[in-house]
Amino acid sequence: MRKIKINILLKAFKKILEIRETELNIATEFKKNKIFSFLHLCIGQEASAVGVSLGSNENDIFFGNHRSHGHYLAKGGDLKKLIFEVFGDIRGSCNGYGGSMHMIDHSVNFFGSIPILGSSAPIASGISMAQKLNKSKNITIVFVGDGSAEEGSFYETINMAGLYKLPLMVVIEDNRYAVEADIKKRKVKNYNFRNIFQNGLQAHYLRANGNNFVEVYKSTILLRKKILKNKKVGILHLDCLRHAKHSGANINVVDQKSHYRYKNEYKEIIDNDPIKIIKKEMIRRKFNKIKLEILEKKIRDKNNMLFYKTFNTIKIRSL
Ligand SMILES: Cc1ncc(C[n+]2csc(CCOP(=O)(O)OP(=O)(O)O)c2C)c(N)n1
Ligand SMILES: [Mg+2]
Repeated sequence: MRKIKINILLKAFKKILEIRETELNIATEFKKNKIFSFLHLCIGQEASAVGVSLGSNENDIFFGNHRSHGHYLAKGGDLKKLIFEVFGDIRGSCNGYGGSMHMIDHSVNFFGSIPILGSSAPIASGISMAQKLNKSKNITIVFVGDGSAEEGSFYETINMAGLYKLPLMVVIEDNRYAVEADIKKRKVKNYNFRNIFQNGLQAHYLRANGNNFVEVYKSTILLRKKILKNKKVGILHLDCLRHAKHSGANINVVDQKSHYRYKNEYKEIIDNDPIKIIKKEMIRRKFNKIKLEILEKKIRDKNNMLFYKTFNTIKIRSL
C-alpha cells in the first residue's frame, strides 16, 4: 500500500489528542462526583478508533460498546453533544438519558453504543443486512472488546452474517482484560482467534497493532475492500493497551489499586502510547520535532478550552 498522506497523519494526530484531552477532563470531573453513570475511558486505545474511522467511508455505519467516547468522536461526533450526554444534559446525543455508555447520533452514522456485551454484533449485522438489501456500497463496523468476543451471540452472528454474505466488519479491541480478568483466566491455552474466524467461520481476519494509527488505518482500508469484493465478513483484531482501570477515573497505570496487571505491563503501556507512536511517525516523515511539540500543546489547550466552555453551561436534566 502507498505511503500514508501527511494530511491524514495530521488529521489523526489532532483527533487522537481531542479524544485524549476530552477523556482526561471527563476523568477530572468524575472524581468530583459530577457523573452519575458508569465511566469507561478509552485512554490508550484512541488510535484504534481513529484508524478505523479514517480508513473507512463516511457513509459506513458504526456501532460501539460500553467504552465508546473515542469511537463516537473519531466518527465525527460532536464534542458538545458528547459532553452533554456524559453529564446528563438534555442537549446530549441521547438527550441526556443515556450517559457515557449510550452514545447515539444518526447524523454522523454512529448508530449506537450498546453496553450489553455480545448484543452489538447481532444488532449491527441487522443493519448490514439492510445495506445488502438496499445494494449499498457501504459496510457496518462494530467495535467489541476481547471479553465481549467471548459471548455466544457473537459467534452466532459471525456465522449467520457469513452465511448471508453481509458487509460487516468486526473490530476486536483486544486489551487483554475483561474487567480485571486477563486472558489466562478466561481462555484455554493456545486459544486462537485466527483459527476460529479464518479457518472455522470462513471470515477475513487481520491482526494489527491497535496502538499504531498507521497500521490500523492501512488494515482497515485493506479489510474493507476484501469485505466488499469477496462478500465475506471481516474481523480486524487489534492489540490495544488501555491506561485506565476497567471503570472509573483512575488513569494512572502505576497506581491501579487492585494490582491486577502484570509486573512490567506499566512500562509496555507507557512506551506504546498511541500519541508517542504517531509523533514518532510524523517526525520520521519530516515533521519538525519542536514545531510538533508546539502544535500538540496548541491542540491540547484548544480542546481544554472547548471542553470547559461547554461543561460550564451544563444543566443536569430532570427525569
Ligand atoms: C452481558 C453482560 N455481562 C456483563 C457485563 C458487565 N461488563 C461490562 S464491561 C465488561 C468487560 C468487557 O470486557 P471487554 O469486552 O474486553 O471490553 P473492555 O472493557 O476490555 O474494553 C463486563 C463484564 C455487561 N455489560 N453485559
Ligand atoms: Mg478487554
